[in-house]
Amino acid sequence: MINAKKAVGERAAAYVEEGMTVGLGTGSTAYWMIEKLGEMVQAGLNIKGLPTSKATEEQANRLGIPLVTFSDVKQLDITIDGADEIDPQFQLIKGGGGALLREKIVAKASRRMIVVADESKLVDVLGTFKLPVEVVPYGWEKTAFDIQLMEGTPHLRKDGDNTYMTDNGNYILDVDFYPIREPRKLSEALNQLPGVVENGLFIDLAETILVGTSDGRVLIK
Ligand code: ABF
Repeated sequence: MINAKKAVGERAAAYVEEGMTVGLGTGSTAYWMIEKLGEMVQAGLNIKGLPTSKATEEQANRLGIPLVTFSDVKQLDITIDGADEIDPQFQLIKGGGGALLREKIVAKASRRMIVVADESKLVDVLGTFKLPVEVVPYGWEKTAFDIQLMEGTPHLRKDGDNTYMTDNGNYILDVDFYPIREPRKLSEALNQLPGVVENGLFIDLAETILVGTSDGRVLIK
């Protein structure tokens, strides 16, 4: 059985060069890129990683990838990360893994962003995947109400019987906005709401998309 996520994640690691500072993405595809980077570091590659989640930090530490924080660097050479949906203009929905805030901070701090995905993530119009919106716990019900007034249908993300909590101590509303025909406009409108910390629309951030196909190929877009 072809593991498209593994093939595309490993292919993306080839974009990482000696001396780079690399944003390390989150999710089941980025996982394979990080595993490959770990092998390359063990073989002598000199890089520094900046993780986008506690889960990725743990994986990088296990692999012996040297890590930095934003107290050490203010710009990265490259970020490699997954996505939940990718439209023809390379606009993304991210955040299914709950890491969208740190992922967007890291992506915006990077000279280039490479997205790794299997072909199921390619869509014509964003929004079939509910848009993750990170909100502060205080007044989240009012924030959800404001999102309803924007024609969204918000669902508070759960973690079993508990409310899901991000690495930053916030909640996530997964919002049905389908079809998202103007993602930039929606992203800007959402971030105007006081209780919204960040949303999962990644606008004009993805420079290159690597797509893993079910027959084992990696398409570069
Ligand atoms: C992460 O990767 C998240 O933003 C996104 O939800 C997740 C999905 O990708 P995968 O299918 O690779 O787990 O960046």
